[in-house]
Amino acid sequence: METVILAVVIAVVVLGALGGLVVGSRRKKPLPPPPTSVPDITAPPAEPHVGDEAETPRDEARRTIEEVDLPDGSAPVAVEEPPVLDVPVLDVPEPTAGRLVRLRSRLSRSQNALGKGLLTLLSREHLDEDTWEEIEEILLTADVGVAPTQELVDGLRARVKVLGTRTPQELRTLLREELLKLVGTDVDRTVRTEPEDRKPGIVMVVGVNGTGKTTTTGKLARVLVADGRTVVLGAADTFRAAAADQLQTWGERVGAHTVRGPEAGDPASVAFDAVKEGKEMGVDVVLIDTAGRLHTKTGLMDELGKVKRVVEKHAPLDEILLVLDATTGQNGLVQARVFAEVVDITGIVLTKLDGTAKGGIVIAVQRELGVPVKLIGLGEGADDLAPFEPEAFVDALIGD
Ligand SMILES: Nc1nc2c(ncn2[C@@H]2O[C@H](COP(=O)(O)OP(=O)(O)OP(=O)(O)O)[C@@H](O)[C@H]2O)c(=O)[nH]1
Ligand SMILES: [Mg+2]
Repeated sequence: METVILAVVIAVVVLGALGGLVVGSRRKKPLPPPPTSVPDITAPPAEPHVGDEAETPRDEARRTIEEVDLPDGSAPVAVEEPPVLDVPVLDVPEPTAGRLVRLRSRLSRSQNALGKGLLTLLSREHLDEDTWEEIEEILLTADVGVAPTQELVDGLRARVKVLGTRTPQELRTLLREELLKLVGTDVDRTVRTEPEDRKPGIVMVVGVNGTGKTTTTGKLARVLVADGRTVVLGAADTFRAAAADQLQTWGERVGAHTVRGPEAGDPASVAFDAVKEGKEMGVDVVLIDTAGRLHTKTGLMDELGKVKRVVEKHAPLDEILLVLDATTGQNGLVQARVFAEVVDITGIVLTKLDGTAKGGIVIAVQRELGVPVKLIGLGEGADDLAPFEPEAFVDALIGD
């Protein structure tokens, strides 16, 4: 019996040693590079063959032990270092859902000046003419605009009369409803990037200098990437040397290719090439950033008109976003009008709402152009661009 056990033990030890040798010799072989596709699981397991040794001569240069990184406590792994590729580490942008809610505190200036001011006045025991005038003033100061202000005040007056006693909660509900009426809840605010019949969707971003076009284009690229879409950026601002670099930096962070042209080159041809490359690459969306300043003797507006016409040799633009700086108030509205005459604005992006008490501009600008606010900028951070949601916006204005 003991002999049998001894024989078994010896057999196990011998087999184990052989197995160890096999594994050991396998380990010496460099591992293939990480698979780029699903490995063929039907292939026979790799066994060492005679020819294998010939391929990798024993006297080949080996790395010394010191060169091998030893993971804590585990056996040395003789994996050949993969060639150092210049693969940038990409950002993972935040999902877009609920961004406005996350960023609502950034609207605190407008909240203090507009929402809180109105609620305080509406809570007064006697709502006399002076009080209504003060309410009007608050709305005008917050850039709501003359006609919308009048509508709001009329609406509030009528409803307050019906109410009789006013609890703070009732007032809040009432103000919320009236503000929502003005902001508009039944408009389609989706940024159209997904035409049904073709790819890529084409979006152009326009506006005067410094409003936040490039930043918005970059942020929008992140929004799209976060939603699983592929993007090409077109740097059609050839006015400033740094403009294309600025856009490209945004693109690189999320792996979006930027098409650029020669400095002071023709913006329309850069935009054209961007769509062409986007098509060839099969991406989902091409975003075109434009200049905000006069470029040559031809005016900015002529230039924009040309960019639009040239791009439309490929396909119609799906979205033309006008970027307006919310802090510029009435000036912004004047600009908006000029742009709207040249290109058909399909959506408004209001930037820098984080730095202003004039949140009412949302209402005024929509009125002015008859075009919805689709996105709002609430800071300089990469993910500080939010889809505009009327309810979340009004809630942020009137506070909890
Ligand atoms: N606080 C704040 N700053 C913003 C916002 N959007 C853009 N900015 C800042 O505004 C400045 C101008 O932004 P750009 O994107 O370069 O503006 P632009 O319209 O491309 O300017 P030009 O290319 O010169 O026409 C930058 O410092 C941005 O960080 C925002 O929503 N909030
Ligand atoms: Mg720019």
